[in-house]
Amino acid sequence: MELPRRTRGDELLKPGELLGVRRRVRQIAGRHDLTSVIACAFDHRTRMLPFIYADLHMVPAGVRAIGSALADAGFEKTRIVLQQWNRNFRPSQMRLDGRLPDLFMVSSMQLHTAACMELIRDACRIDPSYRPLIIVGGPKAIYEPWDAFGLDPHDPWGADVAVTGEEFVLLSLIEALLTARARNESLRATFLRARDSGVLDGIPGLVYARSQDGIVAEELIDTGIQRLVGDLDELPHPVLGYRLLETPSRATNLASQALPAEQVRRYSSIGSLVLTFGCKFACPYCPIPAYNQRQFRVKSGERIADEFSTLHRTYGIRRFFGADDNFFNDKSRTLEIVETLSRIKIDGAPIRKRIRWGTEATVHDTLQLKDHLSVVRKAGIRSLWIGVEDMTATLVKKGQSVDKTTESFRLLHKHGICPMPMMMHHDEQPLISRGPIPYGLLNQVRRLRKARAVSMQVLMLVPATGSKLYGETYTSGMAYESVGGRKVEEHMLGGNYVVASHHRKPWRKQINILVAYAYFYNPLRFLWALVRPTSKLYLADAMWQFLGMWGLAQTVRRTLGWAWRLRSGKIRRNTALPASRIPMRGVNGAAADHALPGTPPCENVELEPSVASAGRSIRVTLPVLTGARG
Ligand code: B12
Ligand code: SF4
Repeated sequence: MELPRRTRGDELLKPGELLGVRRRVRQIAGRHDLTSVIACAFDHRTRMLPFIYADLHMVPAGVRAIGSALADAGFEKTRIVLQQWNRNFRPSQMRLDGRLPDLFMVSSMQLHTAACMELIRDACRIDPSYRPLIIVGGPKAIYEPWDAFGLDPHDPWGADVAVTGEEFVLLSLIEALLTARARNESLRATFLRARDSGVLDGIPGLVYARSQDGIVAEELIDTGIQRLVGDLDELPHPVLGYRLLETPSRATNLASQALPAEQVRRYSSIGSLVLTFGCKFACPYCPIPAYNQRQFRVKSGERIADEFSTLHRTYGIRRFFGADDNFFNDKSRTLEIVETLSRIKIDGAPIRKRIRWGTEATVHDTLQLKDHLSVVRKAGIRSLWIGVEDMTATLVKKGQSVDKTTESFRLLHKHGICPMPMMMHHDEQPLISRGPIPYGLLNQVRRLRKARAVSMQVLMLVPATGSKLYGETYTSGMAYESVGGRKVEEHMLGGNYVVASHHRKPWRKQINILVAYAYFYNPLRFLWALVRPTSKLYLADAMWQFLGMWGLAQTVRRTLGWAWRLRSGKIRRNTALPASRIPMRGVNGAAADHALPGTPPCENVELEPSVASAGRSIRVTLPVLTGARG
């Protein structure tokens, strides 16, 4: 159930298109004194391994990018509020520049849906005549935009529009609204007019609601799959977003000033940066290749060098994380980036002396670059999160094997780069196996540790929105609806809870994850790393052991009760996909690109193939509204 592909050759924006909309919005911005608040939804129940530190100490690139885009377009009166740092924030009480903002935006991952909905609900408590225009975006909206709209007439709430795309879509929407805006008109009033006149239908990447009473959504209009920016150098500079952050506090409203630049590093000790997007592999449980329309998008080495240097100089940030899906995906592009970085100096010193950074890659691509790992290290890379998933390639094949994984880890270690494996536990994998091939989870964890793995990530396979396997996980009855009377909620979909399995004893899977972590992170290894260091990476090793033990305590606290339910409670299974309950359609009679099978059809509409699916020459009619996409 992947996002449909746009017509071949029409996946990307034309070169300069993003630069163009940035320039045009900047030209009209001066006539509109807009204030905006962007909230990052965060559900604190998700705080556990393997992300327990990064989740709070790294400003997410998504909200920061949206903030940068607004500031770059001339809307400096913008504030970014992270629920990670401001858990009591209430949109109904926010004031910026002494007034209610014109725009309230929420960014959310699927995992943080409950927090996202609560933010929107609270914003809807503002009197409708003063209410800001509410826009929702981010990975949740990209795959499940309908969840941003309520359908209970007794409990009316909902965003005005969901953006299922990136900066270009938002800026195009803002441009359309500001062009249509009458003097002294609220942005939301302009939006409602623009929506009803059909102006928004020409902007792919939006989902908005229509209703008779203006309160409860009766149908959702999906303007289709966005076009992606191909040249990431066209994106606004990330330095702009960091100066818009709300200072961490327990307050329900906003402070008069944003977090001062000199304090940014104190709270966001890790800076996240977009370097590349996309991946050439096609793992069936992963939505990334389809989201990127099978394209690999990159920034140039020069631009990346500038971003690292500017962020280091402006905010003092010394550790970075590349928000890549597979940084080594394209050998020549990777070499262009790392060679440029290895040559630059920041304040007179080579980059590796000033900053260190990590990112994600695969075993296969690491081995492709084995003769260049010294340049990779010189570029400042100190850690690589490697998607091993299963060393024996039983779960998925992406060029890894026991020997190749071991070899790549040893090579990385030899070059002073910490190998950080990401593993996936699944129904067929036992905890321990016998024989020369390490099928068992513990066997693999042991091998990886021997091969010098510094951290460990073990997640259970769960249904991932936008992946090929998503639909089947539900229709085959693998995904649970509830266990022992406790409903499976979105905050449990991150891979730490066993929520989809055909295993006879799923509680074992839950315990296996804890055992694997306890084997890897424990006081003995921590002491050993400090007392008997075996390599120059011993400090990193000790630090990860410490973090891992803390994270494990949280993981046990949060998931042990679930293991007990799995053992003793009745498991109810889902048989249908969690599709929109609100009817959906595309524009001009096309099918809705973002709808899942099971979405109710809009009445009296004959659907044509949508823009995105047109290239696949299928005709979609109402009774099979979304099933044809499968
Ligand atoms: C870095 C990263 C992390 C870091 C995040 C740390 C941090 N604080 O930033 C860590 C390692 C902690 C992490 C953890 C997890 N992650 Co993660 N992660 C990523 C990754 C690789 C990059 C994220 C990023 O910075 N992207 C760059 C920014 C610019 O993109 P973006 O966030 O999508 O934002 C753009 C648009 O979405 C849009 N947008 C975003 N917000 C808004 C808001 C508005 C109003 C608008 C208009 C637009 C908009 O515009 C932005 C600019 O282009 C992505 C994959 C990817 N390449 O994006 C996965 C991803 C976000 N992670 C994902 C998942 C599932 C997880 C985990 C649950 C673990 C797991 N099972 O993989 C955990 C959750 C932990 C937690 N408690 O939150 C999924 C989310 C799927 C979903 N439907 O929600 C993604 C998309 C990967 C995937 N499978 O496709 N992750
Ligand atoms: S290698 Fe990683 S990013 Fe690429 S498709 Fe597989 S899981 Fe997704």
